[in-house]
Amino acid sequence: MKLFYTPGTGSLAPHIALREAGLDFQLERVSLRTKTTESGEDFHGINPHGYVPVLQLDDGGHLTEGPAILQFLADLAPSRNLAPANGTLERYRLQELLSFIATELHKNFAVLVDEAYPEEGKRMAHERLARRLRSMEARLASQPHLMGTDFTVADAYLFTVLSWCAYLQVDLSPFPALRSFQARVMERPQVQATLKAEGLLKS
Ligand SMILES: N[C@@H](CCC(=O)N[C@@H](CS)C(=O)NCC(=O)O)C(=O)O
Repeated sequence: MKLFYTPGTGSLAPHIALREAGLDFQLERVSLRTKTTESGEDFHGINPHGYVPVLQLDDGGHLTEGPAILQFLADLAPSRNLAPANGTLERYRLQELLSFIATELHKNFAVLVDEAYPEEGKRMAHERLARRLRSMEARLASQPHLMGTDFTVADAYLFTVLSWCAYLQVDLSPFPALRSFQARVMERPQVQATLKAEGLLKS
């Protein structure tokens, strides 16, 4: 398997999942500016949408969309408990969380980095994020991870989008549980390894 990634972006979540799952994988960096991979391939040939993450499978096929990739990886290593078993209500709870993070959090952060958006649109995205983060805060005030005791791929994804707050002036001071969640996840050895591999943390 190979993960096409760009440091610090949404591909951080599947990169964490690959390491937490203990899977063998390769990495190939993508320039989102030039839409080329580090081996010189046209990234549009790999994902016509031009965005990361993309997981190249062992048969050469490509899987796109973060929530699908995260669940695929979790299911390859069931003993790591990165996702509840398929077909259970708990699995749908996980999907509920992944959809929420993708559409209600990730896509509002995307507005903040998009230079084409007018200031008013960015102000509204800030407000929406502050409202949406409240439900994550409430959940994490009473349990260490989004699904309860186990660290799952939803935590990898939430950790990833929260890491953008510092750069995008999203104020986490009203959210103490989110800040301790960030610190807790940051301490995980596989998260440290991921951040180092992406050059986001000094060795
Ligand atoms: N729907 C996609 C969105 C992925 C996404 O927004 N990726 C961003 C990085 S966080 C990207 O590559 N943006 C570059 C672009 O859209 O040109 C998913 O859930 O995986």
